Amino acid sequence: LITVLAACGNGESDSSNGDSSESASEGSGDAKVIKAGIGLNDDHPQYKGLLKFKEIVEKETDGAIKVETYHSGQLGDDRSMTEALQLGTQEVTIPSTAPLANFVPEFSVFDIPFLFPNEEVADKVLDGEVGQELLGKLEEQNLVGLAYWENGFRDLTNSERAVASVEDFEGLKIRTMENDLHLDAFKALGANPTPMAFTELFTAMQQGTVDGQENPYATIYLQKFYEVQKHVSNTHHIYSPFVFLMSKSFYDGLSEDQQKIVKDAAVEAGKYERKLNREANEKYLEQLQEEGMEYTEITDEARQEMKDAVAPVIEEYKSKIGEETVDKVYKAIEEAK
Ligand code: TF8
Repeated sequence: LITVLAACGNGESDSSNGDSSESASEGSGDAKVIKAGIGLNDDHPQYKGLLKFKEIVEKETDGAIKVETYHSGQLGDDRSMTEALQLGTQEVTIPSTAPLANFVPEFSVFDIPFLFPNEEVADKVLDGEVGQELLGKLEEQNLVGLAYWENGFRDLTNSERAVASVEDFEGLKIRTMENDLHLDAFKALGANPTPMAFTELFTAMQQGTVDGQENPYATIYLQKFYEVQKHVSNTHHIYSPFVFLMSKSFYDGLSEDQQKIVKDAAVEAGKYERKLNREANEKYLEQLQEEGMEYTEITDEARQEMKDAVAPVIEEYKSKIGEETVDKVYKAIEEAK
């Protein structure tokens, strides 16, 4: 009966992964099973990157490690899935650094508005010394950071009005990630921000609980936010990295060879995900307008106004994040330009 029930599947794991009963039964043998959950849906480059990770790991370990992939928050939101890794009840998740800052505060350095000038500099800094040092800080939280992937430059959408400059933010109820720097930055812009898990966001916009949100075009399009949002502006106010996280208790139980395989697979799949994410970004903006969204260009002058408005928040957070970390990142950015 259990086999029949399992074969019916609970709609949880992705069909491309075979039904969960097959993976589960194999998991009952000596194969190790990685339950990997993300918040975005299976159209997003992040999920295609996760399938690439699965392909590499299952091939390189000859099936000794199986990867079960779950998308669309089926296993929870960024924070709850990260907690599940700490508890050892889930093995992989790939949150943005913003919610991760609730576990390791130094990750908020990447929430500094207008920090990275472009993706190339972001890659060099994240994959370089200071980015890798930050990943090392995750171990004390029973987490292993294997690689940085790309969420991307964040842009503002809302259902109320065109946003062309700082005064247009006045009073807008904007959902932010659960991160104090994001909250304070949007308050400094004059908005009325609300922290909220991504899994609750679409409903909140649909019901008018919030007026708007901010995410890269890929997320805005692939999660169909255009169905509940009217306006989009290229604020490009923050570059969000993803961190490919593994439960430390699981990682420590792997052989040295297997640890190298999962690490190399996370890095290789991350490069693939970054490429997919970038290739499509401008196309998504066109498609958002085809779906009826009204696009407003943020001029250089207007963006400078935004930078001036959030400057005091950046100063305040330098000590909260850690002066040494902030200085190292700014130095690495200068060297990477
Ligand atoms: C957000 C983030 C999310 C990602 C994803 C759910 O707005 O940009 O898209 O963290 O893991 O919450």
